[in-house]
Amino acid sequence: MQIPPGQHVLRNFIYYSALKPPEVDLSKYRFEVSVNVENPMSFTYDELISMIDFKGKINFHCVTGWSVLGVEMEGVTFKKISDIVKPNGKYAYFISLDGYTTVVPYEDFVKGFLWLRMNGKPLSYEEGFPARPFFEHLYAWKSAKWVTKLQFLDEYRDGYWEMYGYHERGNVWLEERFKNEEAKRLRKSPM
Ligand SMILES: Nc1nc2c(c(=O)[nH]1)N[C@H]1C(S)=C(S)[C@@H](COP(=O)(O)O)O[C@H]1N2
Ligand SMILES: [Mo]
Repeated sequence: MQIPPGQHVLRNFIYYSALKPPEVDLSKYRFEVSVNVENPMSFTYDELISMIDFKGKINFHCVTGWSVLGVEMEGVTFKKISDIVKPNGKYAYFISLDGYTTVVPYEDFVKGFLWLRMNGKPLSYEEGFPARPFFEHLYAWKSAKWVTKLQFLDEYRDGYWEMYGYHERGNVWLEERFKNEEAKRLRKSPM
C-alpha cells in the first residue's frame, strides 16, 4: 500500500479538538444544506443513516504526519447529496456544532462523503458523532467533526485552520500542507 509523502503509519487515531467539544442532542440535530442550493434540505440523523450509499476501507492522513490505514467507513456520498440539493458555487464550506469550520474546493468535495459509521458502529462522540465529512485524498483537518451545516460559496473563505496558513485544498499526494512558505513559518501548532 502506498503512503503519501511525509506520512508515517499509526495503529490508532490521535483525537484532536481545537475548540471546546460541543454538546450533541440527537433529537435537535440536523445536517443543514441551505446556502447557494436549488433545493434547501435539512436532514435528520435517521434520514442520513437511511441514505448511506458508501462503504469501504479508507485511509486517514493528518497533516502533522500520522496516518491510520484501512478504516472501514460508511456514509452518504456528496455526489448523492449534490444530486438532491443541486448546489451552485466553487467551494463547499462546513460548519460544526463547536464552531469549527473548513473549506473544500467543489471538485474535491464531490469525491467525498458524509462519514456516519466506522468499523460497523456509529462514530463515537470523540470521533465526531453524529457526522463529519471525509475526503481520502485530503488531509483530515478537512474532516470537520460534529458537522451540522454545509454551505456553498462563490468566493473562497478560510475555515479554522486555513486562517492559520493551512492550505485551501490540502491534497495529501501533492503535500499541500500550507498555503505558502510564509504560512508554514508562521504556523500555529499542534493541530
Ligand atoms: N470540530 C473539529 N473537527 C476537527 C478538528 C477539530 O479540532 N475540531 N480537527 C481536525 C484534525 S486536524 C484532524 S487530524 C481530525 C482528527 O480526527 P480524530 O480526532 O477523529 O482523530 O479531525 C479534524 N476535524
Ligand atoms: Mo490533523
